[in-house]
Amino acid sequence: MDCVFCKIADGQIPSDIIYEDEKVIAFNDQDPQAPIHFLVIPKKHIESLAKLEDEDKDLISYIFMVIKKITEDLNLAEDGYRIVNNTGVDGGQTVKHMHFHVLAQRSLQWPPG
Ligand code: D5M
Repeated sequence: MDCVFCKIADGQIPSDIIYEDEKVIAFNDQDPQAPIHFLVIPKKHIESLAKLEDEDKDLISYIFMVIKKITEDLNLAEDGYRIVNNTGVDGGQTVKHMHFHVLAQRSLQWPPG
C-alpha cells in the first residue's frame, strides 16, 4: 500500500519519532504550525476517522491516552494544547491514514481557517 504514514510506521521512511509502541507512533510534523506540532497515528492503516470500525474503539481510546502521556512528558498540560483531526476533503485531510495533530506552545486561535 502506498501510504506515507504506513511507511513511517514500519521504518521505510525516516521521521522524527518522539514516541513509539506496538500500536502507535508519534513523530514531529514536517510542516509545523506551532512550536510543538506532532502527529499521533495508529500503526494499523485506517484511512480516516470516517472509516473506523467497532473493533477500533479500544485503539482510539488508547491513542488519546498516549497523547495524554506525551503531553505530560513534555509538560504541556498546564498551558494547554490542541488536538486536531482532519477528516476527508472538507476537513482538510491530505494524508489518508488517520492521524491526530497535537499543537502547543503558542496561543491558538478559533475558529480555524
Ligand atoms: O495533515 C497531514 C500532515 O502530515 C501535514 O501537517 C504534513 C504532515 N506530513 C506529511 N508527510 C510527512 C512526513 N513524511 N513526516 C512528517 N510529517 C508529514 P492532514 O491533516 O492530512 O492535512
